[in-house]
Amino acid sequence: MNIGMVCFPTYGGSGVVATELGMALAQKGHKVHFMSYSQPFRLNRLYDNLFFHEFNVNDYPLFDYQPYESVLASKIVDVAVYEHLDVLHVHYAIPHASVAYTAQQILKSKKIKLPYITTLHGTDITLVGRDPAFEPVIRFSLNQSNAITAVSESLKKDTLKTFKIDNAIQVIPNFITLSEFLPQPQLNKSKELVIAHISNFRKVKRIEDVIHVFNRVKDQIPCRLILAGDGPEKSVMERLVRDLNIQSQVHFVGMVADPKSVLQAADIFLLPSETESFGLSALEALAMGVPVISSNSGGLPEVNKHGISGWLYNVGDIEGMASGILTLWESPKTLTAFKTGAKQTAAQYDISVVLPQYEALYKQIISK
Ligand code: GMT
Repeated sequence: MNIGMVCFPTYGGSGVVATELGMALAQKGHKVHFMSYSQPFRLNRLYDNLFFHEFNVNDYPLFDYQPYESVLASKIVDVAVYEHLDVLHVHYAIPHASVAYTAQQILKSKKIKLPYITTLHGTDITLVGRDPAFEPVIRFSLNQSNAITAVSESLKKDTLKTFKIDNAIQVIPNFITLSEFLPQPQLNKSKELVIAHISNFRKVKRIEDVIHVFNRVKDQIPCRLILAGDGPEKSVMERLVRDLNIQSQVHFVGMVADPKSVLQAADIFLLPSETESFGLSALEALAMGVPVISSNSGGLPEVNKHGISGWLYNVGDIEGMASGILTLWESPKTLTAFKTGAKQTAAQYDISVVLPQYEALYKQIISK
């Protein structure tokens, strides 16, 4: 198949999923055409049949806001015509679903058929999408999508609750390539507990909870905290760490394109998010055999299996999460069981399980 792939290139789960999916499809022999305004940060493998079509959204004094949508729609039309795309897969509903619809209509006027799939990732529905200003456009462009997928049952439910969608929504979960996650236990020889958190440092991640949980744990046992990622909350969190005087035990390691090195050093992964449609970073931790202490919001209970791969707590339950970490660290038997449980849970989300679901969906909408 000849597949067009649209995503945000920035640091975030939807871009990771689109990029890993595109690379896996290319490895399987499909032609994949990425379209974005800069190279997606995870696009780190080259294949003869993988292409990146960059476009520029030029500044013009008249515009307060750059016309990203128009430029992207034009790029999709151009790539579809000259590369003979069979299908377009857009990640993140805003604004990609309506852009895909615009491109589809332009192509229709040229007698070219281009079905599109919209994959919902989370904040496009649960945060940004809640803004009523977007409602008519999101609803319309989702209803016009030839297929819609959501990354978890929870997100599907949220979407149906928020928008009047007549189209079916198929759940295709996020995935990892399990064979690439190789633990290196010798990295943490000191026997000090290492807690890790990886995110794009948005408010929704509740990084202050990560720091307050760590602050309680470090009063009881020797430990360190690795905070990987970057985003709007980073400087606020750096200040909090200084105010608590724990800067010698907290490492801000910045944006990591590949989380594996951080996860190899970690004993426990902490994700206390306000809401999380899936929690790809939690899945990546599980794939490395790292138990997850998380909130129980959104799709997290689908990924982090309570009592098997980790423990889940109500949003904001800092005491609970801290005591969970201490209990786990002080019970080597449970920790070992959770490490095994983590790997087994992650295996259910291996690329070998998920990729065929996308391929089947592409075939189905192309043949319609
Ligand atoms: O987490 C973010 O803020 C980034 C966002 C994105 O779209 O890049 O992540 C969302 O999509 C990921 C991939 O499907 C999911 O694993 C994340 O749970 C989801 N984030 C939220 O729902 C907050």
